Amino acid sequence: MNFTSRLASRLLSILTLVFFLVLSACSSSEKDKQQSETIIPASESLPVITVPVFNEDTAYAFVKAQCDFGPRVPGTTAHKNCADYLVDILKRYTPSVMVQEGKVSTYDGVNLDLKNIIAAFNPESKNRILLFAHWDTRPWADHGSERKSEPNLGADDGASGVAVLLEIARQFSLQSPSVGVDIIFFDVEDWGKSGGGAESEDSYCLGTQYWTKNLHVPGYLANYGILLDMVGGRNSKFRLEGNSKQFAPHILDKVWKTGVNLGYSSYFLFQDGGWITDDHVYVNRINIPSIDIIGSDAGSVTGFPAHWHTHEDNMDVIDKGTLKAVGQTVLHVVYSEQGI
Ligand code: AHN
Ligand code: ZN
Repeated sequence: MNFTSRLASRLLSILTLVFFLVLSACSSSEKDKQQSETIIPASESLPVITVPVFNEDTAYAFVKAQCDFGPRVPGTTAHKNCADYLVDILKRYTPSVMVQEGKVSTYDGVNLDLKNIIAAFNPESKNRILLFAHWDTRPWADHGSERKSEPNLGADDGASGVAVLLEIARQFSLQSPSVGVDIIFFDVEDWGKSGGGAESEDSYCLGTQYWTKNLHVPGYLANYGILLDMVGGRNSKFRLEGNSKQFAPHILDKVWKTGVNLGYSSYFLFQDGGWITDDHVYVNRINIPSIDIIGSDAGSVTGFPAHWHTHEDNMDVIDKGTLKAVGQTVLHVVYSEQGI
């Protein structure tokens, strides 16, 4: 090999190296900036769908913002201030925001003013999905071992579901889904009697029960509903809840399969969970088939995460990975729905 050809081959290898370095730099920065994933369907007859990327940092900040008010126990100033905050945030993402106000009595005889906070996306659409969570927190930490009569912060039990739905609302404002979506933050879910028995029957979910008897839109109907409850806990798993399986088996199957296909099989387990009386039970009763994505922990006595109804339910148990798994899965389900 003469000098010129050696120089040429040396130059070629340097250029090749530079090319690959630039390529890899580009692809990683492209990935960082990636705002949506495009799903190319297997069959040509299906449309290409673009699903926004759920931002778990934003969702985490929404959990913290709620916790910074303190426990959101109905009747307190923190509860009122948080309601104003949630309405303000939702108004950034849609002009259709309303607050349903009502009065309820708790099982222990306390009269409360409730606020169900409702946001609509594509309000004119007849083809609708209902996404919901409770925004109030429990007045006690009665499942814990200390300061049981004091309210817990409800980072997971309250703030997490709302936070994931706020981030989903933000994504809707950036790229509208094809279907109509309603997001409802229900009030007074968690002022219920623990331990079962006749008195505890229907003692939870007072905001949802109020709404099902006083629909914000007369004759309101959605194709299906998804409840997010305790969707931010570290090591939390999601199992097949009994009422969801009975009343909305194909929604449950669709959501769990979507989660697994997106790579979240360590969160969405095809295992039976228990029967949980949660907000979705009452929504099912008005013929909107609804499921509950609810954090569980097979190792704990209750089946709920260990921090449930204790003072451990604070920012320390919140995991961005869990928020992401649920948020990305629900976004994917919504954007996969076609038609008006
Ligand atoms: C009962 O304990 C009867 N239902 C659980 C609903 C709930 C409470 N979800 C969060 N906190
Ligand atoms: Zn609770």
